[in-house]
Amino acid sequence: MSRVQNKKLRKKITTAAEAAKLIKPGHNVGMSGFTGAGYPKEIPGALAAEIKAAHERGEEFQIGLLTGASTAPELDGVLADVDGISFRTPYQSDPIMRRKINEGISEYADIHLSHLAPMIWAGSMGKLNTAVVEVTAVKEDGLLVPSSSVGNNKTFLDQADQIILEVNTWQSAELEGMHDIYYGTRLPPERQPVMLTHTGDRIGQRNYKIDLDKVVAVIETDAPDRNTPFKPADEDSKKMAGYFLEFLTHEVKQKRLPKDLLPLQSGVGNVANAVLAGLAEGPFEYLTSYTEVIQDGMVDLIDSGKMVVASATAFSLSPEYAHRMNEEARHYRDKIVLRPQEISNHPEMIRRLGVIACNGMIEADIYGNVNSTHIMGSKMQNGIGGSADFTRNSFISAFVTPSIAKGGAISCIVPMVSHHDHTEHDVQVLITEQGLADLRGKSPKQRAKLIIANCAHPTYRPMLEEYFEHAQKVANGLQTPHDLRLSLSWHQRFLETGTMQPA
Ligand code: 0RQ
Repeated sequence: MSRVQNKKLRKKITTAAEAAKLIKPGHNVGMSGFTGAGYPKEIPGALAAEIKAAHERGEEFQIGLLTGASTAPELDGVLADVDGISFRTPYQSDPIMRRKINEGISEYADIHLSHLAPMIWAGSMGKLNTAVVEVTAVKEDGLLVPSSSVGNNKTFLDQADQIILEVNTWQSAELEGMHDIYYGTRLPPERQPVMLTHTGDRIGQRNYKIDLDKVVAVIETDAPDRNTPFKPADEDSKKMAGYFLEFLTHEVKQKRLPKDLLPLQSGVGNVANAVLAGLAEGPFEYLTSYTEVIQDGMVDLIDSGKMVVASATAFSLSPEYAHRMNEEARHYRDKIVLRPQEISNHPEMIRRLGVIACNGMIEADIYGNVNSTHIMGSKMQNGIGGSADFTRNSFISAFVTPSIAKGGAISCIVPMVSHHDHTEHDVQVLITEQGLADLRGKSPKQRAKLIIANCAHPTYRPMLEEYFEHAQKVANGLQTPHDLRLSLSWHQRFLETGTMQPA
């Protein structure tokens, strides 16, 4: 039986090639998708073909692309590859998309994930011409069942002039009931408190409601989400996870954290998964998670009974776990809530719930400023994502990175970061495979001593000590001592010689 049960929308079923023709040069297009989950599988490829053909005829054709966060090669990759994206926001991690941004072909606005939806409502992002959104099903009454990510879909469906739906039968029909789509958010001065006081609270509705007259095409597909398998945690990741868990245990002993901790947020990747694996073996019970994405490790914690509920905006599961979610969505939908990203990443809830945040970084400086986004100051890696939504508002904010990169040619602890994403005022804990620095309540100079001693790699530790001593002699003040001529010289040396180490 077709998953498109509404009669009016059934008449709109067409091919991706026909539907893609409805997207015009210069359109701002809001597409579903968040960390490889719930992105449209058919339209982006068909649109890329249209764009390529237009370019071959010598015509200009690019779109502005807005999503929830990163997507997959079938979306970012195919459109970037044909130089089809003039403007991209709010987050990406696709190698081709990244290259086009760094080559200057695509403009990129790196926006906090909780900020984009309100900016669209306010009109600050310009007109949204088209929404292309994957859903699990269209019900008889026209309500839409969300799929494996929510992201900014509610906003795109509300705000776009025309809507193209992809109805994906690969997604389990039993996902219905897992989502909590909150329609109560307003712009100031009409804004009201969001009455979500526990991680698992449901304050919205199960489905998207849309103006059916705006739907111009419906595509049917059964293509799977493209998620990559997680690599097993390496030794360094396990060490960093171990330091973090030791720190949390200490905080519980000191009665600064409750025995069941506080809701956890973790960035994606190796270390985050190692932390989750560590929690599975650790003493903590009745854990909760208020985060962006549900990863494999969280599903394990739920299965073992250690985690009672997890709130996020999307899945980020390996193929094996995505398969399991599809088979057993009915079982998981009481323990997992997927929300719009302006709620999953809402500063109000993160602050109220007292989230413990732990994210990856590119580099930190001796005073505790963190760069999450730029390689050597100028080159975009992925984007800030939700890391600042959580870091600034969390109860405890931690960052992790190996102490060196590129086989030791780069120190991830530097005199001054080459780009600031998270300031010394927001960063409370730094962790590398060397150790952990608890920066809470410390002055910049006290922080510098801790970071150099606990987090820097032994190869770079003496160089950092030397810089810190020297800066205190030459700086114009002793609050945050710098030698401005030398503060970025390590990065400059790397760009000129291929290593931060002196000749
Ligand atoms: O380079 O790709 O050429 O091999 O940077 O580094 O070690 O693979 O790092 O995958 O853990 O990502 C900050 C990017 C870390 C990520 C970041 C080089 C290194 C490698 C990548 P190669 P790794 P990870 C919730 C929270 C922002 C968004 C966020 C991120 C490449 O965590 O995007 O937190 N965070 N969201 O060799 C120069 C250094 C370097 C360096 C590493 N100091 N200088 N290059 N590299 N350190 C999730 C969401 O928002 C969805």
